[in-house]
Amino acid sequence: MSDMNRPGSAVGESDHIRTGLSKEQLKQAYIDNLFYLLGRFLEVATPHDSYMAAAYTVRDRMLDRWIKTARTYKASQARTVCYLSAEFLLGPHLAKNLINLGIMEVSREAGAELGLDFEAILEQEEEPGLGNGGLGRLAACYLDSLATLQIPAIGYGIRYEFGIFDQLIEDGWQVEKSDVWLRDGNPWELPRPKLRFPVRFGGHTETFQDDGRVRVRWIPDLVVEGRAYDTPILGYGVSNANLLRLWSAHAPESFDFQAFNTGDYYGAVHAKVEAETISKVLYPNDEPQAGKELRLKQQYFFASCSLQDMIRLQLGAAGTLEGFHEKFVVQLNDTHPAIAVAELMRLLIDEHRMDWEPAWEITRRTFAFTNHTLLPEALETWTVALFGRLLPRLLEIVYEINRRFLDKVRMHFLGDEARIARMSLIDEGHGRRIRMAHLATVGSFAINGVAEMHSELVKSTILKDFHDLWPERFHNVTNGVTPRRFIIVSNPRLARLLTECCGDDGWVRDMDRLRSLEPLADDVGFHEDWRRMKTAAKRDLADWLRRRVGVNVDPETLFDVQVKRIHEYKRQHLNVLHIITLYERLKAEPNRDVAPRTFVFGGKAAPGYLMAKLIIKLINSVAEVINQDPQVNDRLRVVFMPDFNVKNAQHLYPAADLSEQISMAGKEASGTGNMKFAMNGALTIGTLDGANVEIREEVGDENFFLFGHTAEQLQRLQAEGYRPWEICNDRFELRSALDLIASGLFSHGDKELFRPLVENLLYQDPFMVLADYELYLDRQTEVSHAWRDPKHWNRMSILNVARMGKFSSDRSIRDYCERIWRVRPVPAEL
Ligand code: 475
Repeated sequence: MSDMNRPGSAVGESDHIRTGLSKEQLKQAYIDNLFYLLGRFLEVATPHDSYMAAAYTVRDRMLDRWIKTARTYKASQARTVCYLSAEFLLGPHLAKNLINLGIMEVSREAGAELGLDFEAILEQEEEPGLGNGGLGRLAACYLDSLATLQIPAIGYGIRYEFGIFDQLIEDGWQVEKSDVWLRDGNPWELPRPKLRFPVRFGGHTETFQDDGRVRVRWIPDLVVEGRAYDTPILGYGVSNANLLRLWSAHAPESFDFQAFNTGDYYGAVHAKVEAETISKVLYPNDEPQAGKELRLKQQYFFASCSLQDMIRLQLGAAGTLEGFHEKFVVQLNDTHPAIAVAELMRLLIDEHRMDWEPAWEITRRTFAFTNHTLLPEALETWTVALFGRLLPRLLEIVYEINRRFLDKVRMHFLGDEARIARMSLIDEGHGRRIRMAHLATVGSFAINGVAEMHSELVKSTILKDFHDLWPERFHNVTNGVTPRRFIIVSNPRLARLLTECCGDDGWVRDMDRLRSLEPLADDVGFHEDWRRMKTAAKRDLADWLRRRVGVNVDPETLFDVQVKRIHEYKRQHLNVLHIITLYERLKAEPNRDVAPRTFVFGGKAAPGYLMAKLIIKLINSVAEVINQDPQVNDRLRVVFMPDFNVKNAQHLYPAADLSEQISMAGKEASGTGNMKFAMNGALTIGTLDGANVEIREEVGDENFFLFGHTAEQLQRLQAEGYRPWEICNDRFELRSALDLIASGLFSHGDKELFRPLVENLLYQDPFMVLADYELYLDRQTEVSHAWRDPKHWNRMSILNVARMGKFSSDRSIRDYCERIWRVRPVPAEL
């Protein structure tokens, strides 16, 4: 890709040492930063010094764009999207920023001339793991697209000192190690020590008279200060750089000298520790919520800081809060920031002395809410007792929102008391709990799911009563992923090939242009290019796995990959049952002709989720037996890649042949890994679930391996009384695979180890693994047949890439902009 013909490239640009983009300027700037910021020189610089100097060199070039963008936005008074998310799983910055600045190649050359190992420098970066999985990574893709589409936007979240844990595998088990990502400094962020806001906790409220009105004062027993840390987010091929503002919790500077003076030194220090604990660590549970007090503190902390910041901006620009909802639209990334609905009311009423009605008018026109999961255990609720103790004023406001809301419901559905109880913000049935999804829904002008199927299920299940009341507020916005990270950074060979075929790199901003590849799906010469690209990527992955995991895999085999959080509903164990069945078939019939496969797994289990941890142990145990069995290990290999994260994942997408998307139908809201693999040319074996449905629609049924019962069929099965053990009696191979696990073959004779897993499948099987087993195996047999015909396989692979345009996060963000946010691009000029 030529860096020279792009906007924001070196042509005609500044020749300043901190902004210039020529090779000579980059070299000079790098040496300068090494010297002046790190106090080092070329000959003694460690790889980490080199990384830091490179990062500062790139950051300088972003700051220029960032400041100009801020000026442009300010002057235009443009409507701004505020994306509130408890997680942003950004991945390493350096490579992404080099790509978006259009200086990857020239930087590589500059590095070579300075005698630097460019790849080693990129490898130095510790990724900011400020998220668990899909939801956090989606937020990062959306920031990239917002900047690329030149939409004024701010991402607001928490600057966790410890992100998602690092996963080690010891004796086949997951071991968690804390993630000290800030240990060596973070060159991408700018601390804003003067940008700080107080956040209150605990205490009590009092009423008082003010100008003839009754107002409320909240006397807290703890005040925490949120300090801003800003990270610039640069768009691709444009000069716009948006802002990611993360809050860090501190004790206010004057932290309790009173306690200190009265001799309570311990108490004074304790208050400081308590404050700083709030942004200490990311909760590592992806779906189920734990109901922990600290988690609610985190949510309120960042929601409050973010809203206070918006109010500051609004008052600075307009001097009044009246048009707040016209200046800002606030997207709630799931219910984690939903407390913002009540907090905005508090700020408007208590701090800015507004009356309830105008304040509510502003509030309900400000927020929009995205739901990401239907799993009942993931729906957030807080006990009234905890909520009231921690946030007494917010509880009063939630009650008042609820009272007024239920009055409306009563008028709309006269006498339907059951419905009123179902819709209430307070669940009276389970020890009085606040339902955060209801608070988010009542406080939002738009509510959306993340794939068509999921959005339909939101309307017909968890929010059905709300859909009956306000059908016009419900939308679907199908998720997408950024091709900058997931094609250009991850798979540069594919990116080059696509640019060659399209004639230029316009596909990067308009992925629908990849449709022009379709005619090449039958071109013999192009097939050769495709095969070469794939083989090279598979060799790279094999090398990487040898070095990092210590396993040998054969790049000629079919690479069959399942990477995502470990969860029963995602059914990694269904994949394992397929592997065991193949193993048994080969053992029974050693000369059987099977397509050789390498199975790759990766993913973290929530530390307290025992069944998920046992699934990891099972994968590693099966791997140990199979990989050491000379009768089969030329045709079957199993690898568990430790510490799956954005950085490690980048090695997988280009090399995968088959992408496993095998969740129980109706459970995966969307999935985004499915998109990352398909746009890199892997074929999908998948259920009718989440975005799989739409991916199959786009790429064509003939280029997708569909299997499994539909959500409705599974529901019916369950309603009729699902008896998994009976399925087992009829399916010899299934029974045999489960027996083999139970026999201790994979656990050095220990028959107890996997018993909980086997018995769970036999007697409960809540995610209906056994019901789909046979359909899955049949489809896998077809996969193996298809693999035997490389021409046909490549054709399908090419057509997958050509038809994935819909799943660029640029399309998702355009949908949000047009249908929900009503915001327009504001191009920044250098
Ligand atoms: C869905 N995370 C995917 C993805 O829309 C979907 C929940 C509670 C606390 C912390 N993290 C979570 C999620 O709920 C989550 O990641 N959901 C996922 O969101 C993006 O593609 O299907 O499971």
